[in-house]
Amino acid sequence: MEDLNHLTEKGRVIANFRAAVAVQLDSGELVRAMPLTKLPMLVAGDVVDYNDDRITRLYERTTVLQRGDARGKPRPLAANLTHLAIVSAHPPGIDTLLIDQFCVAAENTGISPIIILNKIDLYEQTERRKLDMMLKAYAQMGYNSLAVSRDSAEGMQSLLDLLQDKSVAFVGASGVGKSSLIKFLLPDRDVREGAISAATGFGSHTTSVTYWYEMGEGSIIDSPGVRQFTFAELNSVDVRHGYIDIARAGQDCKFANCSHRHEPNCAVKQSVDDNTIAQWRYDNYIKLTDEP
Ligand SMILES: Nc1nc2c(ncn2[C@@H]2O[C@H](COP(=O)(O)OP(=O)(O)OP(=O)(O)O)[C@@H](O)[C@H]2O)c(=O)[nH]1
Ligand SMILES: [Mg+2]
Ligand SMILES: [Zn+2]
Repeated sequence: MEDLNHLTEKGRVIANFRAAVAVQLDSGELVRAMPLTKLPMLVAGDVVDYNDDRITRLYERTTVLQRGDARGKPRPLAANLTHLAIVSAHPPGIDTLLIDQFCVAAENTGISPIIILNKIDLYEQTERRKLDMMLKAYAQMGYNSLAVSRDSAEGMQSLLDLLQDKSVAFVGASGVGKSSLIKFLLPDRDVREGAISAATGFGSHTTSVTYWYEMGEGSIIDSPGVRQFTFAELNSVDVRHGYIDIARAGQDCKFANCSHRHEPNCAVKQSVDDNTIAQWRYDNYIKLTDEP
């Protein structure tokens, strides 16, 4: 046993390919490994022990971003994040319901959402003004919100500054530019990707597999685009908790268990009337807290 323990190395899960996982050891070496069957499903960002082609231990996750699978069972997407960069763009189109769902999922595990609007090189004035209003609404909740363009580089320095030392995952619909932004932020990315392929025998699966990259003192995770988001066994209380602006305003409602739908003296509906909570934000909330 002594000898085996001696060979154990700590590392970071870069990607899970189902058949095996890719791990970056603390020494910098890239390896592929099989997790012991007693371990839960491993995801990008997990900290693990590696010993003789095996993953022998999963260190406790500080946070884990989850979604629901087809049966609503929780499925981990990424671990040990401090921030979630929720990216949207037009094309493919801005989906505030999807953004709000990611915000709720992040809030429920203690991850701070960052709202990123990409492709601002493409928008004409009217559309840009509308989208700026959306960003402003998220900024008012206290979220970092930025407009960027990979193509014109506008906003990219601010994004880079913001992400320093953070552990962030990029999520959003397919085609919003997650991988493009990460490529811009990590110019050596292709090299590293090649290194993963060469060292592990896996091809590159950037669009279908979640990947972890080291970025200075922090890290950045690229994830496949999603069409929609299903919560993992979240009841409406979690949605209520995750909607931080509505939760905050709701403290002033007449009834402690106010649904913010039809009760008298509802501070949330008042805030919507006053425009301190955006109508679309409220509408999404109603949709997500509707009993099925
Ligand atoms: N005009 C413009 N196009 C962009 C910008 N950023 C990315 N694109 C383009 O948008 C398309 C999709 O970019 P990807 O980076 O592959 O998008 P993704 O979010 O990683 O997509 P999935 O991996 O499918 O989830 C590509 O054709 C990019 O060239 C931008 O700032 N401006
Ligand atoms: Mg991608
Ligand atoms: Zn209310």
